[in-house]
Amino acid sequence: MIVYKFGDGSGAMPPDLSPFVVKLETWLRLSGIPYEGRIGKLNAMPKKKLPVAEIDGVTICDSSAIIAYLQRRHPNALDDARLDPQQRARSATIKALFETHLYFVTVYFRWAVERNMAAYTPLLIDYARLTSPPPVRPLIGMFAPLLMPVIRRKVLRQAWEQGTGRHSYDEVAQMGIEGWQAVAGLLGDQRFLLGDEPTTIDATGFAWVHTAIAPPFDSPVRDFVSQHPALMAYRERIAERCWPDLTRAPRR
Ligand SMILES: N[C@@H](CCC(=O)N[C@@H](CS)C(=O)NCC(=O)O)C(=O)O
Repeated sequence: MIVYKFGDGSGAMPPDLSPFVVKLETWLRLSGIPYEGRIGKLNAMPKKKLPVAEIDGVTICDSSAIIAYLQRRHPNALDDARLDPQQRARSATIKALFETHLYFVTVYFRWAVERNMAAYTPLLIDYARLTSPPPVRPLIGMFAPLLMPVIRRKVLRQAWEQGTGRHSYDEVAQMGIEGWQAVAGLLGDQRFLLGDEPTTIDATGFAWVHTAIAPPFDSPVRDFVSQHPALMAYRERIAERCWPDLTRAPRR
């Protein structure tokens, strides 16, 4: 199985720039399903998004679709079979909080805030270089000042259309902190989001906590998450199982 991903920005943001890629890789590791990670070229992907997986010659787009595909076919897949209907509903609700709400808070702080965008640019250039044909690679740095504003406008337009991008810095910070307070409330004193053992939603949970505190970005939301003992302990619990090199929270 091959997972097409963005990569870690030359080691700056392991294991990947995208929370959706981190989610998929974490789920594969929780399931014990081996895979090979490769840098994927967005424009060559059927839906122009990453992650994408290639499984026995079949190409599947979207982290949730890839997980569902493996849950139907792979004997080792973490399949959440023991969850009751209420836990399943809880899982779907928490997923929406992360993937459709807090995701745009992350997008806002990475792409709309000048100092964070300045820190993100070299990582994006690194990705552009890795996905360019070798003869063009040395020239990517030269084209970056032309290319980056185009990509940035596209991403900020998505955030505007979705709605988060219309709010001020302080309003998005407030929204993000409230979302994370809800996550912490749902976690309570459990080890994982739905009890004592990890389920699929914990792949998303890990990915979102991990990317919320990722350097090189800073925001009041990052401060809130990184200073929350229960969220940090949750992150560490999953890192111990899946990402032994990432057990210590990154520092800026
Ligand atoms: N629902 C998709 C979301 C994937 C997604 O939004 N990926 C972003 C990166 S975090 C992407 O590829 N963006 C590229 C673009 O919009 O051009 C999934 O679960 O895989």
